[in-house]
Amino acid sequence: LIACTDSEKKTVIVAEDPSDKKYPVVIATWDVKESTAAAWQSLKEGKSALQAVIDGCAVEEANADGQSVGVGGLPDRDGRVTLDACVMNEHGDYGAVLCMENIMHPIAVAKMVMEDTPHVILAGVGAEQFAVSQGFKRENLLTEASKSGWEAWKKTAEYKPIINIENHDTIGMLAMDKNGVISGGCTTSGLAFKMAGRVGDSAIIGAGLFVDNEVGACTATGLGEEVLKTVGSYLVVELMRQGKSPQEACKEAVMRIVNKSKNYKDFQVAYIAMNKKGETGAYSIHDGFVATVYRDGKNTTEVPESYNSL
Ligand code: SD4
Repeated sequence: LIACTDSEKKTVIVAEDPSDKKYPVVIATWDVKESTAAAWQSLKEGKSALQAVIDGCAVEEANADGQSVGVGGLPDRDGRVTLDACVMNEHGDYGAVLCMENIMHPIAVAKMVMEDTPHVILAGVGAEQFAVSQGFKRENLLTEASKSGWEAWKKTAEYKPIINIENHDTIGMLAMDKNGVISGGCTTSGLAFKMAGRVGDSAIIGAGLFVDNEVGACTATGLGEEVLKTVGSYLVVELMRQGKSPQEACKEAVMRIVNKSKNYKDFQVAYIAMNKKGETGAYSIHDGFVATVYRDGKNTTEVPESYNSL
């Protein structure tokens, strides 16, 4: 905003300073340049911020090499790939699927839950049935690589609710179009070898994702249980509402977890956020987290500050 003086020499805010605008912009968790490029392309074609997020996330969902999202996701301890995903648009509308099997693009299903049902969350078999009724194909999401990972894990079957801090690509994405409209989404196969039925933060409003078009948006990655307990993404947006920058807000939300969890050394949590100007920020507990930002036609990997250098 620009401050000017009116005829009575009182300072008034008259207009947005165009040089303040840092959008359109797309930011996503981890090194996912193809996804941010797809989202950017959609924005360029004039699609909505929501559609850009869905198009961007779909790239990772379809990538069989990524072992924490969509096809190729590591299964639960019973060998089932179960997916969580959600979206939020600029009106604060929300849709999610939890623990859904056999459908490659849960984020697109989440959008349909938001737009075409009277509900906001569908889980398990109901989510899958709804997806099929909307024309999605049932397919096997367990790749040979993920199956052998699971078989190797079964030899010890040690349940470690610990996220390997270097090896995750749950994709959380926030996009702001050229008019400053924000939407977001998050999609994951969740914690590898989790208990059957386990749901993480990624698809839960306020935890893995929160969008308030008046203020900004945030999404999370890492150990979902910790993000859920601190309602992390909602917290980040509320901190930005109080005047913190995206980076400061992400840092404070991470510090809430660090200060509460004695074993923070054993898991990773990272937040990425954007505010209404399109400024972005990120912060993680440990080194090893990166964010991908597409702005001004440039697709870059950013290494945010973290609390603990390994
Ligand atoms: C979960 N937050 O299900 C997800 C996992 C994740 O990078 O982000 N992995 O807890």
